[in-house]
Amino acid sequence: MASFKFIHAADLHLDTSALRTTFNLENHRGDFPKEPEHPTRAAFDKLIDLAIRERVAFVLLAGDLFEGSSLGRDNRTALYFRQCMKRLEENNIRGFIVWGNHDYESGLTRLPDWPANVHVFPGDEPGIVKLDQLNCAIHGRSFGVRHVGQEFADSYERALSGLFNIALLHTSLDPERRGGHQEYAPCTPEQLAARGHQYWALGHIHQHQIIPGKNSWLVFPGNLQGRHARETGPKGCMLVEVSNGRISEDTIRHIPLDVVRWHEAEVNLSGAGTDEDICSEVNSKLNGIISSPGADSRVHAVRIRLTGNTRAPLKDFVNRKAIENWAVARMQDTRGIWIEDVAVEVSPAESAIPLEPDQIALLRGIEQEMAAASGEIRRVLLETSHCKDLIRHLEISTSHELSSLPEELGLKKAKPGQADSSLHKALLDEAVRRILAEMGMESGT
Ligand SMILES: [Mn+2]
Repeated sequence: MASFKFIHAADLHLDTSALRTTFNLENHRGDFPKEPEHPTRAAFDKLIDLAIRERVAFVLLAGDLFEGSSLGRDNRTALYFRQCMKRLEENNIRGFIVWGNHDYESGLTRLPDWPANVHVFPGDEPGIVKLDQLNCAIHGRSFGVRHVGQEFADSYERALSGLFNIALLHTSLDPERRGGHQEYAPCTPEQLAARGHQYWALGHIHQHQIIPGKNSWLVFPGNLQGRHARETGPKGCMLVEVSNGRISEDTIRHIPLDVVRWHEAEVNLSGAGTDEDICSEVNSKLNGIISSPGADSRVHAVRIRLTGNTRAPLKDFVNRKAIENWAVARMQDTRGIWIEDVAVEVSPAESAIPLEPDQIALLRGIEQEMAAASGEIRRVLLETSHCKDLIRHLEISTSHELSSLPEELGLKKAKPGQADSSLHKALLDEAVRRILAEMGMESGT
């Protein structure tokens, strides 16, 4: 059996604007040091550098390379990606790609042709590429449409005997790991391990994890660059060395490549007295972040969360503005630290405001109803993008604008009754995605 190295990454979401929009720039205009232009690109550039430096045989990309709708306006994201693939080609490194629920095949139009070293697995059925010199077989299947069901993972071939088998798959896996996200190609770890592939190169779940599988590595690399304050911690790719047809714990590594790293610094104020106390607590958290190993090679975006119960009177238990001012000044003085937000989640200690049991019960009830309502709003919004009446309405209301656009844009000139509804459906999907993002919810990663 041959020995070789490869890189596995997923969920690049290249050029995604979430970093820009989620970051509270509006609140801090002028406070910030310069924001990196394209954090998702900078992280991917580092991946290509790593591939060349480590002389890997190939790079596996397991879906959601593109945000999808962001490709609509111009092709710059795809052309940037093509240039990266050419850098691999110049170094005799191959690329294997499956599309995921964001960049599903039928939603990607006007893509450039890829260099010859790149293989994109089709959506209609799983494909297999054999690399004879490496004694390796690579299996994969792209999402043809945005939603694929259980049959998707079932359609993969079993491992070919005598070869090292790798399978690329974009999947939300089983319900326990989905954490409220929608189902995409659901399957179980047991089901995947039973196929006999030595390595499942998975994508979709943005948190890096290696799932125990019998004689099979089931690996989510996580995303390459955290996109917002809830995607905290190191983000990067897997660097894997296959030695005589085997992977061992020592030869599989997660390599951080993020250029902006998100952190949550929780400071518990129970017992804290003055603003100075709070600032000194926050200060030691920030020092911990910037003095950690390798910290100086990237920007750290920090959400400060002030939590706990305080016995001080409600009206002045936290002087939010004073702490924010202090935090922003601290940021201006410290290279590599951005304060994304100061979230005040402090509640008064029960002794500060004595509540009757029925008042507590009432508050709990309100809390539960609010949680249920936000789930309902999300469900209704997600349903609207399938609403025929709404699409029809959009066709009529945009027909004038669309017909006045130049032909070269390649947008169908929509006339009511004979319009191409896929464009309008995409508009609606994008609108829903933005509304959910505004509300701090996701339409499915
Ligand atoms: Mn995905």
